[in-house]
Order: sequence, then structure tokens, then C-alpha cells
Amino acid sequence: MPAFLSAALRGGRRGFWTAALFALVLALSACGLVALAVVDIVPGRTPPQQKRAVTTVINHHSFSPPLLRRYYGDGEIPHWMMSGTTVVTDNYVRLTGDLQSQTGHLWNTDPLDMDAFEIVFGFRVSRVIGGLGADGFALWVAQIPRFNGNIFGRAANFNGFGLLFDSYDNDNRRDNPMVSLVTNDGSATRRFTPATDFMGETLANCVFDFRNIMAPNMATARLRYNKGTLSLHLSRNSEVDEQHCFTVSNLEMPAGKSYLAFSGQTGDVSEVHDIIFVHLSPLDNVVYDHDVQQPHNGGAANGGPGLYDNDAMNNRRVPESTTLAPQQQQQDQQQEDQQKRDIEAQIRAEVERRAAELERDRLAAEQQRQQQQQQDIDAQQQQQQQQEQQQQQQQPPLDPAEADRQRIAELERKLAELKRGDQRRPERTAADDEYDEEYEDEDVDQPRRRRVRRARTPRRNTVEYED
Ligand SMILES: [Ca+2]
Ligand SMILES: [Ca+2]
Repeated sequence: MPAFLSAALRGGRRGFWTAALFALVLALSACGLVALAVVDIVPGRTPPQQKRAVTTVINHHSFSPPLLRRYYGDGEIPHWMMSGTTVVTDNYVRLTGDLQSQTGHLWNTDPLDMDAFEIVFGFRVSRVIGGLGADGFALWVAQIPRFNGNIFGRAANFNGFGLLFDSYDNDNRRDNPMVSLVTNDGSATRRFTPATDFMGETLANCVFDFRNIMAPNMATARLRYNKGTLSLHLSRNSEVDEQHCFTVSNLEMPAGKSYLAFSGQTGDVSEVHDIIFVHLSPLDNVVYDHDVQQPHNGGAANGGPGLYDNDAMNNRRVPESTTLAPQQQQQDQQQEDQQKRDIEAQIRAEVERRAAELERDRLAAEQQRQQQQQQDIDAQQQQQQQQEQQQQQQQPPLDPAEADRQRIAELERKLAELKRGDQRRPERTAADDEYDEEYEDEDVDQPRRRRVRRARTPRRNTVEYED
């Protein structure tokens, strides 16, 4: 027993409490040291992860430990920049330590101009003393970084999409840690609310406990993006047992240049946010249209203006037996691709030429048809005119006055005829219609006379007897 403890115990009641306090401090110190030792054991990368780092990843979008030994040992990673509380060690990039009100950023300086890729990254979120931590970190594929906002260190008016790893259950729904997808088109009116864990403001999410994973395992996320479709798989044991978190479609890449980035934040409650590696690879069976050298914006690390590492840009998955595609093979492939493009261009030109010819022929035929139609119409009209002219020549033109005279003469002639008819017809009188006739009467021996009226119609004459 230490001498001061013995003395304290000998000092009675006050001495007892003093000794207890010292013992407690000693115990806590020991626990803290143990905890620090535990938390600083960095999960190791698995053989597949190590192999991927040298075979398929695009170097200027990726990094792998040992960070300082592999690169320059000056606390920087080529193609990546850091700000805020971010620090780089040989084993990880630490966005925030386990301290209050930390904000750290890490972003890739080369634009991610691909529409199909896979990002796998390993990470660790934990506390020195264990237990709950806050607030979380995020991966971004978005336009030029605008930092220092409330979405784990990024402003809400981002243009692109982000994966939020939300540790702390602010709204007390017992659904954290949670992984969510958020998108924005740069709008300043969109709201993202940490106090409700962004409820109703995310495109997709899943509840997944990514915290406090013991070495040698680490948490990993596999984000696969292929021309609008994004899927996310998560694991707590270095990609061995991955769980599907979500798949979304119709998720466009942000217009313009977008960049891969990370940000992390702590508040009153804190935790460590470490990124252990980032592997960005092209997808198999996807044709990329950007396999050309692109101008570089320079930078001291690259010795001023130059070109991107095109071999890395064009890096593809290679057969198991080889580590890198031979230069000759790449050249042959390029020549073959060029020949294909030339042939395609020739075919396209031939098709266009033939289509133009056909169109020209069609237009000429149409024009000829219209001309023929017009000629037929003209001929018909001409023939009609000729007929009318002939008729006019056969019938001498009649003077209107002469025609009137002829009509009057004709009318007078008809009138005269009528008059002549009337003169020939004698005047009829009542006497003409009646006449006397004799008839035999059986009762009288002598003939008698009677008056007969002649019928106008030859039906039957009426007889009036007179006695
Ligand atoms: Ca939260
Ligand atoms: Ca919650």
C-alpha cells in the first residue's frame, strides 16, 4: 500500500475519504489508459482489400494505409485536401477526435466525372470511454465543397448527394445509428434538420449500428452507382457479411464537376470519426466515354500543370494472374477501339448519304407529279375555251335590241293567231243550245213537239217536256 494511503487511513474518517478519492482517481486513470489503448488498435485491412488497392482502384480518387509511409510523410495525401479538425496519421484520416464541437473535412481534389463507379470505404466511429456518441459523419458526391453547415459539417445548399452516418438519436425514436441518403440541387431553400435526425428529408435510409466495432474488424460501406441507380451495402466485419441498406434509382449525378468528400462533426456529445481507406473503382462491363487525358489544374505536389495519371484513370479489373495490363495490350485495345469508331463513322455517313439521296428522289418525283397535274388542268381549261370559242363562232352574236324585237314579233304573231281563232268560232247564244224536236206520243195519235237543251258536255241531253 502506498505510504500516503497508509497515512490517510491512519488519519481517521477524513483520511478514509481522501484515500477513497485517490483510489478512484487511480482506477479511472487506469481505465482511461486501457480504453485509449483499445481504441487506438486500428483494424487491419483484409487481403482482398489490400489487393484491390493495387489492382482496380483509381488512384487519384482513393487512398489506403499506410498513409504517411506510402506517400510523403508530411501529413498530406496526394489528390486529397483536409480542413478543420481533420488530421492524417499512418493508419487513418481522423475527421474529428472525441472532443466537443469538432468539425473536420476531407475532399478529393480531382473531379469525379464518371457515371458508374463503386466506392468502398472502411471507417471507425467510437468513443474513448464507450457509450453513446455524436453527431456523425457523411460521404458526399457533390459540387465544389461548401463546408461549415449543420449536416455533419456541410451546408444544406449542396448540389449532389450525401450518405449520412447519423450516430446520435436526437429525436429519441431509438432508430440510430442510421444511414440515410440526402440529395439537393444547390437549392438554398431545402431544410435538413439534425434535431429530428433528418426525418422526412431523406431519400432512403436504414438503421444500422456502425459504432464501436472491435479490431481487427472495421465498419465498411459499399456504394455502387451505375448511371442513376445507387445501392448501398454495409458491414461490421470488413465486408465479410454485408447487409443491403437500400437501392434507389433515377439519382442523377450533379451537373458540372462533382467531388468525392467526407465531413464529420461533434457537438456537446462527441466521438471519433476515422476514415481508414477509400477505394473507388470503375465497374465491370461498363463503357466509359472519358478515357482521354484531361488537363490538370496543377498543384505543388504534381510539379505544376500537367496531366492526370491516365493509366490510373483507365485502370480496369485485370485477370487474377496479372497485376497490370501490358502497355502493348492497351495500345492494341486503343487501336481496335479507334478502328471500330472509324467504321461506325463510315457506316453512319453512308446511311446519311443514302437517306439524303432517297429524300432528294422523293422530292423530285413529287415535283414532277405536281407539274404533270398542272399541265393536265391547263390542257382541260384550254380545250374548254376552244369549245366555247367554236360555239360563239357558229352562232353569230345577237343584238339585244334585235332579240327583243324578235320576241315582240313572236308574241304579236301568237296574239294574231289567237284572234283569228276567236273570229272563226261563232257567238254562242242560249238559242243555240236549245232546239225543238218532234216525238211520238202513245197516248196521242199525232206527233208532238218538245224543247231540247243541248248539253255542253257530250253526256246526255236534258229534255224539257212541253204540253
Ligand atoms: Ca442525429
Ligand atoms: Ca432518431
